[in-house]
Amino acid sequence: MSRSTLLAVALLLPTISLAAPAATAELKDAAGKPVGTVAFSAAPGGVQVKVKVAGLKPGPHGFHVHAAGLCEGPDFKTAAGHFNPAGKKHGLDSPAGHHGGDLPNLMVGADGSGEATATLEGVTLDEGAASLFHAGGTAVVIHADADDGKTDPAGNSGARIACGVVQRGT
Ligand SMILES: [Cu+2]
Repeated sequence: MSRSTLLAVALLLPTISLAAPAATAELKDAAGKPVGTVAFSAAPGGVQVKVKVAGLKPGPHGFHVHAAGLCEGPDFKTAAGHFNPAGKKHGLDSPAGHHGGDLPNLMVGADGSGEATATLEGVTLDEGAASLFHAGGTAVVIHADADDGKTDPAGNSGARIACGVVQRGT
């Protein structure tokens, strides 16, 4: 690596690591109790998602961005189906997939907490139909069970146990 490349990297790194998330979601369970947060930031080809939860049932949970920014408990049906701007089938493992809102399962440990970083591919925080801020907004939903990664429309991931509206800023 040349000296000028090193300098460019050195100048760039703090900018990236200190960049504030462009959007956040506060996750609440069916009883309205806060169970975690999600931070969103722009990433190449999509949006990076950082999630942190506590107080959930241990094990894998389906975790998706849904198409409406409305979280009314206890069933959170108001968040609508998965955010799917490209009109594809559900599942990161589906040959006809996947939804823009599909994410890997969220793993929750024995103590009820979990943390993960993943990328939403083909969606944006900017304008347009693929934006998390499209008309009506979007919401993040955690499901009771694991997402099988292929069964349309939601991977057999069961009831919606937590929800958070995606909001601009920190
Ligand atoms: Cu879902």
